[in-house]
Amino acid sequence: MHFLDDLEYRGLINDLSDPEGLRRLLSSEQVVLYCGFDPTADSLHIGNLLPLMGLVRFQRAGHRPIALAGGGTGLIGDPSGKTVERSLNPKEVVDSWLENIKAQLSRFLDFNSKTNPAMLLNNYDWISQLNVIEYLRDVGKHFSVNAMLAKDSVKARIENKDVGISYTEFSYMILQSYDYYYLAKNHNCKLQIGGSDQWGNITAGIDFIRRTLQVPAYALTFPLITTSEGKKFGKTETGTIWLDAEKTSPYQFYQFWINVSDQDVIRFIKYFTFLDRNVISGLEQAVASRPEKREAQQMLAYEVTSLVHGESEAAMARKIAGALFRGELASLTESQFKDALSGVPTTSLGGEKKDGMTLLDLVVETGLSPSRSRGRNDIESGAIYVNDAKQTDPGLKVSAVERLYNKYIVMRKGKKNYHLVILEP
Ligand code: 629
Repeated sequence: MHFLDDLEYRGLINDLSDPEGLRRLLSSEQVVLYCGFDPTADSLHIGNLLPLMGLVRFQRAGHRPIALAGGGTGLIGDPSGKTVERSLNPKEVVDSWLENIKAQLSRFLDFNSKTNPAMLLNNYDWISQLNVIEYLRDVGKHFSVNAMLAKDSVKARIENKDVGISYTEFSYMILQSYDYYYLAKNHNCKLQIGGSDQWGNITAGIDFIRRTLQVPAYALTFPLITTSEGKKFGKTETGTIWLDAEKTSPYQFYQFWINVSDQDVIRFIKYFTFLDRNVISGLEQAVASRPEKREAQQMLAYEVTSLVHGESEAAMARKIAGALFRGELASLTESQFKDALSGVPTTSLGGEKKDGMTLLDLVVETGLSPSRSRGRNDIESGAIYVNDAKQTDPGLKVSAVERLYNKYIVMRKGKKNYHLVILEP
């Protein structure tokens, strides 16, 4: 199967600049390609994962990927997909973010391959060498402002008079075009990939290369990911899903994928794993015939978590999730326990208050039950669990309940509704 057909099967192709030309190119030579990542935060997030895995897919197919860290462009700010002008970040801040991002990028690619090693480059190295006369004479002269104004990223901001766009952000596409030109000239790079928001910047580069180097160059963009509920992908109530384990723990990361809906799971498996068609169609059947087992979600979560955090972290996350699911809290270490319950609603009870409280007081206090009468009913009907054990006595004294790690009580109503109680001394 042609590599492009696999991308097509996975739904990964949003747009291609010259489908026939690129198809021929990919089957006739080892192609150098790149994707850029700007340091706009101290970590990459799952929105960067599709193009990053795109680089990996190309490398696995024998081509040579360049991960480009935008140490230069990150100082300017891409207006693509942004409705308002961004504030400029100080250079020291961008530099420190850049270091994190370079480290993250390098974990995904193989730099030691004998045949097609990856490269990691920083566009600050060449953009910072441009002087303003050169920039305007040798680069700017090839860009028509008329064409630039017609690009979506600029047009949207010009149409909205209230926000507008600075000359700085307006110039961004020239810098990205210059990168593509620089990589074409110095590394024989012929393809740039990115999210669909990057189409305007990438095609501007292709035009610039054609005018100056008189060689063809190609664009491939990935679709913008939406969820079936039309929600923004990669954001939860607790915020962005980061690739940095300090910002989003491997367990939280794993949980994000576990919670993908049945409508989305197969599409996401195609996007975010390297599993082959046979395995995927098996999972598709599993979703259709026994969705309650969530086999596809578990596979997705395990695969993506091992890709980003390694197999042992993925196995650990799976273990925590299993322990919570089967009601085996006691099998977790304290730090796993905290991680597992980090997103759960929490009530702290201090001093006087907890003395003499009953289980009925507690279910009402935590909000697990909306009233005392409902609380009594919830407890007596067996819906309330304390540290994984069913408790049916509304009068049970809280002081008599075992405290995990000396200060926690885990309350649960039904299968999933957790509440963490912290007992302060
Ligand atoms: C210099 C910088 C280049 C080529 C690209 C770039 C970065 C690009 C950009 N990309 C987004 C980012 O950095 O802003 N101008 O956060 C982001 N990208 C991944 C995907 C994206 C895109 O890293 O392309 O579409 C998200 O899916 O928004 O020479």
